[in-house]
Amino acid sequence: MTIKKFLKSLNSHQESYINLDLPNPKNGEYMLAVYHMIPTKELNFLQVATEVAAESSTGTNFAVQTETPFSKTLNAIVYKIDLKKNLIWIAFPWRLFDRGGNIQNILTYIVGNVLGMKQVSALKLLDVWFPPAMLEQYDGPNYTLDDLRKYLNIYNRPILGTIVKPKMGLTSAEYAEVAYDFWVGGGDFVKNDEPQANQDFCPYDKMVKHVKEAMDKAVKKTGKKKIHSFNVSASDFDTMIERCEMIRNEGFESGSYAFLIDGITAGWMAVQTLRRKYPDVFIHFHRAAHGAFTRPENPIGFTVLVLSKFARLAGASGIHTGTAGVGKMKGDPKEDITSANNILKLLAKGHFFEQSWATAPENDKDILKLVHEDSAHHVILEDDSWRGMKKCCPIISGGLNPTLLKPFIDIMGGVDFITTMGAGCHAHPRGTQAGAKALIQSCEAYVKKIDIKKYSKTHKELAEAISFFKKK
Ligand code: CAP
Ligand code: MG
Ligand code: MG
Ligand code: MG
Repeated sequence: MTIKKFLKSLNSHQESYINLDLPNPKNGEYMLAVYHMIPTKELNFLQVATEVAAESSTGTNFAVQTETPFSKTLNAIVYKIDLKKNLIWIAFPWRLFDRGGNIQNILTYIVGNVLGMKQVSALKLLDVWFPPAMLEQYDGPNYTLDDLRKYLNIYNRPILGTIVKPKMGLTSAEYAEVAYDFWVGGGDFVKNDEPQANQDFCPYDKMVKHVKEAMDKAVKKTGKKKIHSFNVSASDFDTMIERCEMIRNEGFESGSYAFLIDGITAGWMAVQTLRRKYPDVFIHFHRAAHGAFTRPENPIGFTVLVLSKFARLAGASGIHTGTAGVGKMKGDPKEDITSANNILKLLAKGHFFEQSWATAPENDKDILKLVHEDSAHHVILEDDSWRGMKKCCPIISGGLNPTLLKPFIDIMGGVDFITTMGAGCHAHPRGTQAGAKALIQSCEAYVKKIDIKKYSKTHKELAEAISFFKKK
């Protein structure tokens, strides 16, 4: 069927959600989105594309008598299609969205009801593009990887972290001892695992107290700053804030703690509440359950890239972006790296859009030229917040171990990330401290450009890690 025939098949309702000659989708009025869409048999491709635009903006499955000329100006518009690849481009007048920079509201539109429509057998949001004027309305990150680097005084390598394992079941004291072992083994950053909360065998307040003691001891022993990322996800906002305040009242100095939030299961309101209430804290977005939407083989949902871009817009300081196939989690290498670059850089190519996160006025060519040149040469200006929405840090985790650090850095093409290795550290034959040492040694080898096998000849913990993990 040709496009002409498709267009003729549309009813007047559907016609009000399409304009394949939209003059300038990037005029600043629209947030743009690209979906992969396969219609079920009842309707044709274009009919379903417009039905998706209707349901994800102002409409429903029939034209209603209550529409007004103004309400129609808020209709999302299908402005481009690719019949061969089953792609639809939709422009959303971002005036539709809740004022005050609300992320959950946008997602309720663009990956809300539409994912449940009978008329689609596949609908996956692949990429989004925000106009500069829209970026101005959203928080974006405040406390970033740059602040974390300054606090730790670490610049030319990834931030080396762990997740305490077993995932659950240690008492507060045992938990803190594992953290201590990792820190004195040389690690920088310890995180709670994603289900850590206030379990009876590891009461939250006791866990916080023991971690503080362990951190003080480790800082004293090593002379190095350390960080702990506390999971503050909870049943309700009051409890979440209570946990945040418990941590702050325990005497952790600013920079030594981060707030971890299970952003998918706890929700975007929790992410944004933390960002707004605690702008001086690293907000660590754990994405447990994202697989339901993002797995490459899932026909219905959204991509890691979309999730990561919204995490930056919401103001997460860092989000897990996957190990590009190097670790244990299913993920498309290209997707993971594209996501990491899109949240780190000020200008980055997505699957369909090049996103500039600069909020400099479009017409200020000088600033934009400087921004583009700077991004091109990766000259990280001291404080780049003036340039636009600050960076969000990729957090690289699932299934990594010291032998996989360099392979990941090579794929990533840089060291601007936090890595958190759980089993990769605590499965080491000689325990956590040795595991941490092996991780540090593998990073030293990378920085010194020495092959880890060679480096392991004079570093036994690394040698033990290589023989253990390679066997696996
Ligand atoms: C990793 C982890 C992380 C996952 C999250 C886990 O443990 O703590 O939650 O990596 O995946 O519970 O599996 P290991 P992602 O280091 O022992 O694998 O980073 O892809 O969101
Ligand atoms: Mg409804
Ligand atoms: Mg011990
Ligand atoms: Mg985990």
